[in-house]
Amino acid sequence: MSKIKKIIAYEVIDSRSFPTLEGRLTLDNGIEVVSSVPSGTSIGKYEAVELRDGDDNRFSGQGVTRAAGFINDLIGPKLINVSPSKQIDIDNWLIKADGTNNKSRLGANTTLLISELVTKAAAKEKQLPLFRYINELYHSTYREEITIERIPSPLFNLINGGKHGSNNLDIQEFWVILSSNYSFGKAYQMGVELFHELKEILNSREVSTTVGDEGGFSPSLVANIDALEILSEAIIGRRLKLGLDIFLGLDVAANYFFHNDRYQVRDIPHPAKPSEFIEFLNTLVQKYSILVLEDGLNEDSWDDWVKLSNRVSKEIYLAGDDLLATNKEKLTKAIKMHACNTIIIKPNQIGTISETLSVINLARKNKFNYIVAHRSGETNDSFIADFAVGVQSDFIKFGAPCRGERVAKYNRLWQIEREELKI
Ligand code: 2PG
Ligand code: MG
Repeated sequence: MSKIKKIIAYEVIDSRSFPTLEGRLTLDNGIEVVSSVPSGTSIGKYEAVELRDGDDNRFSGQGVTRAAGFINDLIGPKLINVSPSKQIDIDNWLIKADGTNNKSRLGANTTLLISELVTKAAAKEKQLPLFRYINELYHSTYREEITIERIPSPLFNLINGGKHGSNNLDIQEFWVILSSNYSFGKAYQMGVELFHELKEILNSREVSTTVGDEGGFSPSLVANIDALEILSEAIIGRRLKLGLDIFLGLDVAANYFFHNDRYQVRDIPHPAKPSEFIEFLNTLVQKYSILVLEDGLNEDSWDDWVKLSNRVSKEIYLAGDDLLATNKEKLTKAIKMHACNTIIIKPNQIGTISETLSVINLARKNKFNYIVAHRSGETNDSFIADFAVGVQSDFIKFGAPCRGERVAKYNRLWQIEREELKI
């Protein structure tokens, strides 16, 4: 196995026009890999933290030169002559070097960049497609085989609200979810056709068709429910049957309209008590064939999550994102309390690939569903697409089939299906 010869890191600009970290790792046999890390906008308070410069004279404090400096001056030189096949050892060393429980010393952006570069370099050295190497890494670490048989079903985020749109919708993401009976290629085609159908409907209503951070439209509407109505109309327009061929889903991102123990949304004329908001969510689930419901409630309201979980159908995927923060302790609590049945997996919420795989292992052991997700701030890096295939997540969430940084992931999935899985 070749050894690491050099690692360098530098700033690039992400899809939201903020700096993020990119790096290049070179092996002594000449193999080179490049990776960059994503960044969130609606960030849960239990996520591992990103290291930003805080220097107001550059990029309004958002620069990442300190993080790059850690890699160029401290971490990179220490990894020279180490084999990239030592993923777990390298990640453990990073965790120890950071020494905090939320990566606040080195930054989760710093540690994840190294971790991803190491994964990519080992895959390339072994001449394996990245998703196969990740699959093998999981197998060799946990002695459990995950059979690669499909591309995970996409959650296409066709309408962006909350922190991701400059519109008036409280709910952050409105998804269409094609039945898993469709191949990825077919679902992708249908998702794109729905995107254009929706654009025509919005045009005919003379509302904005500009897109938000994740590539979905971000119109201002009377209420959140109107977004679900318009999506239903687009579905009828494409002659699809809601609840049969296609389902809807939401990332409510409820933290952002939760104040003083009340939920404030346009659909309810007063700040709603948790019990009332749970009823509202349950009505949406039933009326609009919601299959996946993410962050329906605040990230600290565990008892209300249990109530929501008891209220909605057991068939739906009740997903914790800000609630669980790709964190083993949080997931253990959710399993014990039956607070939800699905975890959103984002490597940068925890900071290394090994820790992300160990959260997935805990989920699998407990028959807990998992959804691999991007962040609202992305580059054209498609690491996360290979990662999702390698661990065979239940769904993937990479935004709308629009904007370069989103379609980079979807196009990679399409390529894997066509060339590797030959579906
Ligand atoms: C979310 C994510 C990704 P952000 O809330 O699930 O869609 O948003 O990356 O802004 O946290
Ligand atoms: Mg979320």
